[in-house]
Amino acid sequence: MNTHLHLHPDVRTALQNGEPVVALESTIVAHGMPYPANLETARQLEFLVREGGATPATIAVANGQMHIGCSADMLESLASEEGVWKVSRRDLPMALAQKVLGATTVSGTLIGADLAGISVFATGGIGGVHRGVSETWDISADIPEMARARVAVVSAGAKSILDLPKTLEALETSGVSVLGYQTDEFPAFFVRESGLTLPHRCDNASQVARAMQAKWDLELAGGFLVANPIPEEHAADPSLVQTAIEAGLEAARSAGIEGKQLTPYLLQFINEVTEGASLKANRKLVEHNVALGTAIAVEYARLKKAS
Ligand code: PSU
Ligand code: MN
Repeated sequence: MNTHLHLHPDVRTALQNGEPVVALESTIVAHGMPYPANLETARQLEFLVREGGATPATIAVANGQMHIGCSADMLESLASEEGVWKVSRRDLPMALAQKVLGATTVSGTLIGADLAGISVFATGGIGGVHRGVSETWDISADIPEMARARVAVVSAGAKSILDLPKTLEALETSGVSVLGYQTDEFPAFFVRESGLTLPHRCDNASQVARAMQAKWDLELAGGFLVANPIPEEHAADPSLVQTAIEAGLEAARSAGIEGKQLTPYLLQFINEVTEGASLKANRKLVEHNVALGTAIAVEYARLKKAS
C-alpha cells in the first residue's frame, strides 16, 4: 500500500470484504460550518452511515498521509483548530510534504476515495462554476475531479453562490453523469428547485447502482453526481437565502475575497445573515444525502458481489 495513504482498520476490512463504504469530506467540517455544529454533524454523519449498514470513511490529510477514515481525535482537531488547510488536488502534494492538518474538499476527497476503491461519497453541496467566471475564471476543481474519479457523489445540488446553468454545462462537457434523485430538476441546495431540467432521473438506489456498474464495467473514467433535493420540510425560505447570497457576493467583492477563500467566506456570511437558519437546513440536507449515499453503497456492493 502507498505510504501516503492511511486506511482506517474498519475501512480496510470493509473494502477487503467487498462491504459498502461511504466516503465523507472534511472541508465541510473545517471550513463549511461553525464549531461545535461542525463536529456534531461530522459524528452524526458517521453514525448514520453505520446505521444504514455501511462503514464511514471521513477523508482528511494529517502527518504526511491521506487518511481514509479519521480517528475521533482527528475529527475533533479538524473541527476546532485554526489554520487547517483546505486541500484540493493542487494543494495535496504540499499538504503531504509539509505534514499539515488538511481538510479535503470534494475534489480532494474524491482523490482519496478513488485511490482507496470507495465508490460512493456523500456531502452537502459541490463546488462549480462561480458567478462572474468570465472575469475570474473561477471554476472549482470539483468538476474536473468528478470527471476523473470513479465515484458517485451524492449532493443536494449546488448553492446559487454559483452560476448553476454554467455548472451544469461544465459537468456535461466533463462527462459527469448527473442524475436527479426522484426529481427532474437540478436542486439548489437550500431549496428544492432551480428551474433547470436534468437529462436523467433515478427513483431508487438500485437504479443508481446499476448505472454505476454499467459505466465502470465499460471502464469509463469519471463518476456521477446524484442530485438529491433537500426534504420539503427542511427547505429554507428561498427569498431569505437569495437575499443572503446576494449580500454575501457583494460583501466578498468589496472585501476583495477570491480564490479558495471565496466559498468558505460566503458560507460563513450566509450562516450569519440567516441567523442559523441556513446552518440548520445545511445539516438536514447533508444527513439526507448521507442516508441516500449509504443506500446506494449497499446496493452497489450487493450488485458487485452478485456479478
Ligand atoms: N459548497 C457548500 N458547502 C461546502 C463546500 C461547497 O455548500 O462545504 C466546500 C466543499 O468542500 C467544496 C468546496 O468541495 O467548498 C469548493 O470550494 P471551491 O469553490 O474553492 O472549489
Ligand atoms: Mn475556486
